[in-house]
Amino acid sequence: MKLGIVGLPGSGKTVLFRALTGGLNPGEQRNRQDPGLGVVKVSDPRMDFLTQYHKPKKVTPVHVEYLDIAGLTGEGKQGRSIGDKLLSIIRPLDALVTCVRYFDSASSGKPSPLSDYRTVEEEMILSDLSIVEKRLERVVKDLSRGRKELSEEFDLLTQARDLLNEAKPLRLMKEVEQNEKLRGFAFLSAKPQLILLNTGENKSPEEARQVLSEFAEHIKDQPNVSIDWLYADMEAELAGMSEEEASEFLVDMALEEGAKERIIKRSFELLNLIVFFTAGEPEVRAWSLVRGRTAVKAAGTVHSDMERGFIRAEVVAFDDFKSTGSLVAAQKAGKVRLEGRDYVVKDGDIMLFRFNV
Ligand SMILES: Nc1nc2c(ncn2[C@@H]2O[C@H](COP(=O)(O)OP(=O)(O)O)[C@@H](O)[C@H]2O)c(=O)[nH]1
Ligand SMILES: [Mg+2]
Repeated sequence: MKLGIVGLPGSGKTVLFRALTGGLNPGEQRNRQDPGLGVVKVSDPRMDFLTQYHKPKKVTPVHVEYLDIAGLTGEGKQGRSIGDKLLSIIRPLDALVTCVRYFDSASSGKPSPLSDYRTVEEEMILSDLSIVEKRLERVVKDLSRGRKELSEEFDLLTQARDLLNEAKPLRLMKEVEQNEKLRGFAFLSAKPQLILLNTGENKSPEEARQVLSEFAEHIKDQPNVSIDWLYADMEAELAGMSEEEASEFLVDMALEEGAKERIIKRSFELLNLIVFFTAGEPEVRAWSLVRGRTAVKAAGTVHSDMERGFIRAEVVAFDDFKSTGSLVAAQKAGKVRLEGRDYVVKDGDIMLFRFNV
């Protein structure tokens, strides 16, 4: 899962990035223009249990990659669209984390979160609009030369353009996700998005929640958007501590857990992802999969050969495995099932794929 942190300059993206990842990966060369990359292992108590049980040579949790992406200017209003370089970085991402300032800043003064968010949104809308218009021009030309097969795309693009011209994001148009002809554009205003309110230490949780309710009103009709808040500065400090220091710090601050785990969880929900496991003595590994996908697709995430030569999957739910205490006991209790290619994988399934290539 690849998430890009975007937002206005000075909104606290880099601080948020440190809060979520602990900072850049060691040894990474960094060109000022390039986004910082941080990889986070998703902790999961179920993995701990499986590791205890199998004592594997290797343990591989699900990874989340965060990119710290500078480059949005907030100058969408002046008609400036997002540059090609930035677009090429943002396009392939699974989702965006939009960082919004809710702390007083020396350079920008008092925060105005919703209006800042709208500025970012506007810049994305403009960027999509310029892509739609360019493509429309081409399509109109080709239509006039008799390429009738383009008429559906023409209708869709026209609809998209009208929506964008009303300053509305493309995630409001369901065809963008559903129709082959539009999906390929990877429009920014259609990307799943987690809005994070970066809250100053002198603001109370109630104040943060009040602002979030204004956001909730603004995004209420939009699918694939969720909102949350955190004290990014404090969380960044937390991320730099040893485990011991961190737990003391949490107690001092009367917090239960860092925001990192919560934000990962939210991202999973936003992207509609579940986790399944493959487990044995060589490796215990967690995999993410879009909810609703079948066993044969799960096999494909592990290895393309497994998808191609799929025969069946042996499946046991993690909870059944844990409560029976061993694979043999689970088998005896009839909890290990043989499933075919169309079986819909559930969160927590432990899977063994039989395949033949
Ligand atoms: N008080 C406070 N200051 C913050 C917070 N997050 C960022 N800042 C400050 O805001 C400035 C810009 O932060 P930075 O992460 O570099 O912003 P970026 O341009 O979006 O990457 C820095 O001086 C930070 O120390 C926060 O949560 N609370
Ligand atoms: Mg920065």
